[in-house]
Amino acid sequence: MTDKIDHASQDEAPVFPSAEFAASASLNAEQYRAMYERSMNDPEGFWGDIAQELHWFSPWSRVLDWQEPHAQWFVGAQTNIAYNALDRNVNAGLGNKRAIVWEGENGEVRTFTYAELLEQVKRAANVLLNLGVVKGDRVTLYLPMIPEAAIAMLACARIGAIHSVVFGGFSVAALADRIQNAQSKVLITADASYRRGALVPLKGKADEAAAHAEVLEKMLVVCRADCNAPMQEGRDVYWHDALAQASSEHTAEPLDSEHPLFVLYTSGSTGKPKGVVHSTGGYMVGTYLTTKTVFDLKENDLFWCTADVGWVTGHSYTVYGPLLNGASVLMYEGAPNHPDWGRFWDMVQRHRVSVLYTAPTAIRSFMRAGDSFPGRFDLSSLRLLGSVGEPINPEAWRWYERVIGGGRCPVVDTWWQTETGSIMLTTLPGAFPAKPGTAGLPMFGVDPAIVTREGDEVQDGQGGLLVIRRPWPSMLRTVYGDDARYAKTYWGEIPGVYFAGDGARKDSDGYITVMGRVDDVLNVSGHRLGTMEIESALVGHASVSEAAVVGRPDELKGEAVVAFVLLKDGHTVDAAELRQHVSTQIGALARPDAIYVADALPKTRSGKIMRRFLRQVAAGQEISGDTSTLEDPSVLERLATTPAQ
Ligand code: 6R9
Repeated sequence: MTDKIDHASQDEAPVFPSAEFAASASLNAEQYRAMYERSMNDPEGFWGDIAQELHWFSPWSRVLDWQEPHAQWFVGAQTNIAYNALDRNVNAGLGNKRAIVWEGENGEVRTFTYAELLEQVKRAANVLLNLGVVKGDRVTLYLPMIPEAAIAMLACARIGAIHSVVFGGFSVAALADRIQNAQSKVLITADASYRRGALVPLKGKADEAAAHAEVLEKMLVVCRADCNAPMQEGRDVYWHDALAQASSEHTAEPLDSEHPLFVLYTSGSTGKPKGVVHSTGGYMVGTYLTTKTVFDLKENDLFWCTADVGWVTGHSYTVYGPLLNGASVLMYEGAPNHPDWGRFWDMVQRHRVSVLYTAPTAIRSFMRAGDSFPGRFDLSSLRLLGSVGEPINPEAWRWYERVIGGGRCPVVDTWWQTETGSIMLTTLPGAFPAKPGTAGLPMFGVDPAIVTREGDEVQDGQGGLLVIRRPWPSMLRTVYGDDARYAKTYWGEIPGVYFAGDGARKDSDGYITVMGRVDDVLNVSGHRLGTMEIESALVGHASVSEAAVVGRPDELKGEAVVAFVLLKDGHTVDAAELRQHVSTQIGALARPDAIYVADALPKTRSGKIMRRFLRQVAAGQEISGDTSTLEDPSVLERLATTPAQ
């Protein structure tokens, strides 16, 4: 098994929720157990009952139709997730409740009630229809964290268009690839966005991408900054003009439960990023239930999930999950350290945030910046904290609990993936003690196991591969345009089960600790990157003939990107230029921290790069382990031990 599994940490002492929190929690341990058991013994009854809490235009004939690897949930039923998130809540009397409170990096604040958000979404739906978008069409979004991102997603969902959100930090090339792959005729972007006080010219990047994406016909441009971006006659339309002119009347389209809701590109161990496809009904039920139970939502909560809508966490827990629950969400545009590391805590104080959901990489940065930043603010509104995106180290967990939560707030570590759509493992707050560094117990309907490559369950306490043994409502349905890849990657690796790509172990209480990827996927600051993607970007540079990319443990980012490159004859390298090249090809998040120049890479006789050794070099360790399978063991001695400048 990989080194990640061998180095699993020891169990941490459990941390119990306060009596006060437990007393008001909506689920206790007994209730969880009863619900979980029913979700295992009578999944169709369980999920049918949960789904009834939402609105369906017509009923299902069966809750689940499972023909591995394809699941259909709520078969034949019709619904609409935007209707459930907005109209249903307005009809229930929440029209005047705050849906989105948004803060720009420059301090601007905008608030939308449920009624106001609904009106915006209806207008935006009409704008899309006027642009010729029909049910099933893909629409790409390349937007900053502004309310229009949520409005655009919900507008797509309302008419049955499939949104594909591309993170604003991705490069022109990455954006163009995703537009082409999804065959989107419409792109929604903004003139610019604020990041650390500077303007990021999104429209300029969108224009360049459009030049490489023939399929694109129209661009809707939100005015976030100065509205000064050049507009192309006949192609570009300003969002605010179009919305002002559009009708505010629109009836949500009844959609088949299995109608695709969105495509979201994510990295895998091979090939280009894959478009993970989620469906309407199952995703809706999964995000609804997990938001409600994991975050123990209360009527007056202000829920702040700090993830960008460009990632799945932003989809499920900034937009869909909380709005389906009629909650008020806070959305923030900018960097966590602008103007300084006190920004989040200032916002928690000013907006009275009660539930905060963020990533370990951010927590470690705050920890390094020092206790004095949170110390300056009143954080007493917080009652629950969450963590997602990568394993959280116990030290960061404890700091989060003590300094941010004041020792009062449970911390829920949540394991899940773009593919799973919603939270899969966590310890429900109030019901169970948490163990720092351990995601915890399965959510309802989730049937996990830790197995060997052959699919045999390992003993408690031993490392293995995390698999899920039965379908769940919010699971991905396919890989866009490549169902064979879906079948092979997720249900074909280990017979009969969903393979998550993570290494994990389970303790005798049933708590699962997820240690990290066992495939060639890196997790840099909570963001997934395929080593192969970075390698192909590097070999795309004129001076590089071969490249191998590995992760190096990093105190702040979790993992840092380290590249080993072989140069073409007669070429020298400028590490800064190679870094910039990767940044231009993929995005700044993929930029290697260190680049080593080598004259050969350690390979097996069959030509497979032995990354284990490269990881050791990257981490500054002595090379150790069995070298007998190497084609030429002397390569190891010749590997540079200091990176290129
Ligand atoms: C939601 C999200 C998924 C990968 C996943 C795993 C890692 C996420 C984690 C965690 C340990 C947690 N991961 N949450 N590892 N503990 N609580 O992050 O989706 O971007 O697709 O990443 O992130 O390795 O496989 P995504």
